[in-house]
Amino acid sequence: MSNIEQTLSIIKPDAVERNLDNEIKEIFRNKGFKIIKEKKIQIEKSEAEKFYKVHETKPFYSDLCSYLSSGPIVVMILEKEKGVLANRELMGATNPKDAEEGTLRKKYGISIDKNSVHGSDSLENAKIEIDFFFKD
Ligand code: IDP
Ligand code: MG
Repeated sequence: MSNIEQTLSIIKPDAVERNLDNEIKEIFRNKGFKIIKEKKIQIEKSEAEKFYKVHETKPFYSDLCSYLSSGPIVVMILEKEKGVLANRELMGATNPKDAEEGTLRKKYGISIDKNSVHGSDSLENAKIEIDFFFKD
């Protein structure tokens, strides 16, 4: 049985602003991810609030949503064997200070809020997040 999974990845404003999107996409491809769909967009704060609704009670929620809507982002559907976990592993820990060598957040992350990439944390959320950005 195949374990090919799709997951949602976002290259966040801090990375797009530094023109790192092509470099990060190349890393995904080199690690065996297929980029099934991608688009560069800027979202409204109200859309970021919907996307990050699970965090609405957190003290950083408003800043997080302002940040995600502060500039262009690249949203992608990635596909790979056990893709959800594989992407989380490649991303590294939420706080770049805690991220392991070789991870995207270690390499590119600036701080816990400007941590360069988002990735779905479960197969269930991957489906919801893919629909959020790519349901026509
Ligand atoms: P994740 O992106 O690794 O899944 P989450 O806990 O889902 O981490 O948090 C979503 C995003 O919220 C993080 O990527 C980060 O940008 C931001 N964030 C998480 N915790 C904090 C915090 O303590 N202070 C500020 N921003 C945070
Ligand atoms: Mg998360």
